[in-house]
Amino acid sequence: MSQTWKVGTENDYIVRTCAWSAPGCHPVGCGLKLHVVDDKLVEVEGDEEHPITQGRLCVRCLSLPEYVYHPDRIIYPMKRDPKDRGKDKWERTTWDDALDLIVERTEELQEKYGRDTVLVFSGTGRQATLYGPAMAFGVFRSPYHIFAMSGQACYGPRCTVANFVCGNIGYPEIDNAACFPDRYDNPEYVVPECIIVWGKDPLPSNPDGLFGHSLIDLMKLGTKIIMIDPRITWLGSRSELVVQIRPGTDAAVAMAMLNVIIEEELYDHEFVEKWTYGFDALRERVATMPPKKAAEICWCKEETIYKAARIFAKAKPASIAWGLAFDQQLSGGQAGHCVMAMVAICGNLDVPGGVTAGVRSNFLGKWRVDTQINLEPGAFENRVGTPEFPVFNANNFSTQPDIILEALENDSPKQFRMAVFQSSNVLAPSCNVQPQRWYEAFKRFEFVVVTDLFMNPTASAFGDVFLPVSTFPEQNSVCVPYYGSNMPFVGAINKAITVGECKDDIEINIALGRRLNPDAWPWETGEEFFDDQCKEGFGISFEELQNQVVYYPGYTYRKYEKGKSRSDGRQGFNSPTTKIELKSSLYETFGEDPLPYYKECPYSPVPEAENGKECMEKYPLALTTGARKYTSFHSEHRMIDSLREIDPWPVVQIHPDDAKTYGVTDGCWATLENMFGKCNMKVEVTPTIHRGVVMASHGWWFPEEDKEEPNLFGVWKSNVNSLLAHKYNNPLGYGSIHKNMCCSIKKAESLDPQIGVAELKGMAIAADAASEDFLKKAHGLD
Ligand SMILES: Nc1nc2c(c(=O)[nH]1)N[C@H]1C(S)=C(S)[C@@H](COP(=O)(O)OP(=O)(O)OC[C@H]3O[C@@H](n4cnc5c(=O)[nH]c(N)nc54)[C@H](O)[C@@H]3O)O[C@H]1N2
Ligand SMILES: Nc1nc2c(c(=O)[nH]1)N[C@H]1C(S)=C(S)[C@@H](COP(=O)(O)OP(=O)(O)OC[C@H]3O[C@@H](n4cnc5c(=O)[nH]c(N)nc54)[C@H](O)[C@@H]3O)O[C@H]1N2
Ligand SMILES: [Mo]
Repeated sequence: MSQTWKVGTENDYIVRTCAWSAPGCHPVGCGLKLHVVDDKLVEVEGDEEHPITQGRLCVRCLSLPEYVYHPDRIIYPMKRDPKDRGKDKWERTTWDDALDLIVERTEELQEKYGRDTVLVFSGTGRQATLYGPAMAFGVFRSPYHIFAMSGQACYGPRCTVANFVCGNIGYPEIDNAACFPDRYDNPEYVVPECIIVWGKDPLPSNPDGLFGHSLIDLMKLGTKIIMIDPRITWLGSRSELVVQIRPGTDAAVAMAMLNVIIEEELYDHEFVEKWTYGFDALRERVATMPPKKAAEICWCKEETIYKAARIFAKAKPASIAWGLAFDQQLSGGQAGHCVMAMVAICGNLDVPGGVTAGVRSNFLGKWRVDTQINLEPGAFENRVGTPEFPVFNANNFSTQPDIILEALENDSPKQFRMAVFQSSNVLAPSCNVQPQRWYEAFKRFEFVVVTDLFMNPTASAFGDVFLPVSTFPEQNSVCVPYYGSNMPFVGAINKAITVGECKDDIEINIALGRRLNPDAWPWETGEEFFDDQCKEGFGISFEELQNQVVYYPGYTYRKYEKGKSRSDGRQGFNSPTTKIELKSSLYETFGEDPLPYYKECPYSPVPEAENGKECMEKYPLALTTGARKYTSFHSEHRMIDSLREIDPWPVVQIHPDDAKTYGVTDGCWATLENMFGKCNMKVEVTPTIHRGVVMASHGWWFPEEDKEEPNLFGVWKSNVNSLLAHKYNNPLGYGSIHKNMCCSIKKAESLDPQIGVAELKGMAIAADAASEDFLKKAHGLD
């Protein structure tokens, strides 16, 4: 087969490829043309032939050469004597030596403590999201893969809600015609009249597989946007309507919107009759949340709720893009339940221009499950956290992280002695909350492997071996939107260059797997692995995928009418009742209310909250965190000068009226504080944020600062996750309060909040006691 993705001469060519990681991004598969001269990436352009992105790219891809060739990038394996942890005493080594060392130490520790001495930590969305569990199960034969974010509060909670309410349908997303090569021109496609963009800002975030700019395409074709957000973003300022709410109150606004839609008979009666279960119970429940009550809770106008509900329900088709805010607030699961109900009862599920429901295939899926064969019988089922959160552990490759943290802290069980960080900079204010607790807990590890691209706070504090990871221009690989749970298309990642001795995640898995557990790793190269997977998943070779650059598995609308939603081939949905479960027939079994409700977070600065009095007196601002910026992916890109020039510092956004009240001005330093911690950021005064609310950046550390202990690149200075708390999970084990907290703000002199890890740890212990109490009360756990 001739190669069509690479054109030019031997020393000067252009490679057509799709983006993924590294550097970090979600699997959106943006199309790129990489111009290479003498094996050097000289220019990155958008690929105008790519059907989804059509030549458009964000700044992170445009600045790739700066990232790829950054002088601080680590491009050879490194090792350090464990006694020198926290010091800059790394020495370069060879792959053979590094792998031998890992094998030797693994065998020694597993001999002493058992196979499950090894914990593999992965972060979000990068290729390691797919290969991390296989690293744990298939390479080290340990059942412990961890995504160290409280309540796995990203994507997983939304998938779980969708699975319970709609019956295992994969990740529901707006239909932006991504499944058709001719996109919006396809005769089957209908442009949505309205899209609610809810707790999501897809232009900067492009989350999970959604090319956010397709909202602009749709707006040009006539789609009206409604945003539900505490801030008026760029997209919000161009929307039909913004429902500006207090963070964490989405379930109240969602129940009230359902109330309007049902009371005013704006729903699709035929769909409700034929395909839903529990409609009357839902009607009764949402009647308890009239728009007037919701408006008081949410700090918005009653009329705005009516207006949003009516525009959405009358539009045909209409869609909802639900975002991270649903995963990171106390009643987020309930808000999500309402969203699925709104989509369904208005007849917008799995219809053209509505909300798509999963296209899946055997690509990677079967193999990922099969890697569990390498575990001892019962090891997976008996993981730490299963008694507390059986639903979570049964439904995830990863183990419930809040319970893992406690196991590490309490030294119970005792065996966890080795860690592998494969795409997770846990100490930076990314993956976890209360990073100082994780920091203390990680001291127990006798051996730590890091696979990453730059030295970061986590690696500097704990790494013993550092394996250098390649960027996607250095790889032959595959990009799967939504990690395979809703694949409108699949993208080829085609190799353009080689840098140092870097390997991608699957190559590292193979290299280690072939030494530690060869039976599970018959492939010698990534290409061989992907060839098998492409054949199994799509019936084409990897080479064919590479040539096509973008491959379409095909999409069928209204699968529930055609017997294509259920595994048994019957009509309906994959739920116990075969219907959309507006009242969940399973939730009650797991200690969850079968119907949506709104519960106030104990740390809201409102009188109804459990600690409302203290919050209103001392920490009167509602705190949300982490709204995405174009210039970084979580803790990444802080060392990229051209990006840092655009966003040089962590910022806290505040309304001008509040700025005046609390004596802060635009551009000054300020300290954010609450009962759990404090941090410093620069103030951005903006009328686009709701009064009484502040939004603080996440993921900040300072590559320009001293990397050694105790400074660790200044990781404790601007760490907003110190102000958040663990264990605000729902009874299923999901969810957190990253976007549902309180704080105070006061002017500061500099970036440095004059706080050390010991003081932060003290505050975190107080937070732990409080959340322990919450968990017991909320779920009857003891
Ligand atoms: N306060 C607050 N905190 C948040 C959030 C928030 O909204 N507010 N958002 C949360 C969310 S949704 C998430 S998902 C987490 C994310 O948290 P993480 O995914 O843990 O993100 P990072 O801390 O950036 O760590 C990722 C590391 O992986 C490396 N890396 C990048 N690409 C690759 C790759 O392809 N392979 C390997 N092996 N390594 C790679 C990077 O260099 C980086 O050091 O953060 C959470 N933290
Ligand atoms: N550039 C860039 N892109 C990214 C990432 C990144 O770090 N950088 N991270 C990736 C990851 S892991 C994820 S999970 C996605 C997340 O991407 P999104 O789902 O878009 O989430 P966010 O950017 O956290 O927040 C989106 C919006 O929610 C609003 N918001 C905050 N609190 C609330 C609330 O309580 N209710 C409502 N309704 N809205 C609220 C914020 O103001 C913001 O405008 O982005 C991914 N894409
Ligand atoms: Mo995420």
